[in-house]
Amino acid sequence: MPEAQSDRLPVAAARGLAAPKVLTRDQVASYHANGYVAVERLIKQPLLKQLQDLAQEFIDRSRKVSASDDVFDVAPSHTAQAPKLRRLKTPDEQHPLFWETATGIIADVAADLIGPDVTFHHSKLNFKWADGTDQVRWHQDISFYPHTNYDLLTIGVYLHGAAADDGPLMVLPKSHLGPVCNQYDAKGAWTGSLSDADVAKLPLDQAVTITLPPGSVTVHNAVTLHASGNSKSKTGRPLLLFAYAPADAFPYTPNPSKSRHDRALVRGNPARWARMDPRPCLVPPDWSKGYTSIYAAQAGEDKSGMM
Ligand SMILES: O=C(O)CCC(=O)C(=O)O
Repeated sequence: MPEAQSDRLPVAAARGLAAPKVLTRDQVASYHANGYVAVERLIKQPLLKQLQDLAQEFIDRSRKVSASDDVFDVAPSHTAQAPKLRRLKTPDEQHPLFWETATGIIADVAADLIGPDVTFHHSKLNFKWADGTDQVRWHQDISFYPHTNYDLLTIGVYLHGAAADDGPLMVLPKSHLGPVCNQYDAKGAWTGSLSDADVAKLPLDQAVTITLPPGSVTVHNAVTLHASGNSKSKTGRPLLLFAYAPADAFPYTPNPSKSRHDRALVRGNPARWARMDPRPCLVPPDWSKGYTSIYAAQAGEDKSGMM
């Protein structure tokens, strides 16, 4: 008799049976209830120092570019003397240590939350330079890369921590249980964020600002509404982000941050069945010919985001 989807243990039940490897059961439960979780000082020495040094090395390498390219997303004010690297793209393929981290302890975090079968989606290393262009507006990640279900998550490592002045991540708890929102403007141009009118309707008095010490980790679901303010400090606030999908979430649009590790299986087994989320999903513009970054999209620099 052919295998049927109903013969398989439902994913949520399977998750509950496995003992988490690096998180506590309370952290796992809190993530599923609230759509995010913060874990203090998860990344320890010597790995933390190695990642901090590597981030600095890429800032120094960005001095050689005068405009954004396939590796570096730089702010309009970037110069060799005063580098303003906003994002190192696809760090997982820029240095083996980033990929080892993505497939090591960070993949364990992902498996604790959406395992046992987990695929890699993308990575990026974001900075903020207190130059007024580093705000990230309220948005949901799922519409940047729609999948058949929305259990994807992003795990961020604060390499030097984030205080209130560093433009830390803000999340709206439980928003992962709600609808997928519009991220186009009234003229039909992709903005990668909610409109001011839609943001005004959010219960932002319930938003949580995630300030954390160095080596701490934040995790948010792909439907969780999140943002981050302008930085007022000169530290750069490197935030190393890794995104994963459960193996049974299949993409139906191009990955805007595609690396050679796109859909690499990092834990468990491949899926034979696609699991579906019943909620409609907003789809992005056609980025099959390229995508710059959320900063460029939200600042209106990314004309490929126009419909
Ligand atoms: O760097 C940040 O503060 C947040 C970035 C973010 O939300 C994203 O890249 O989707």
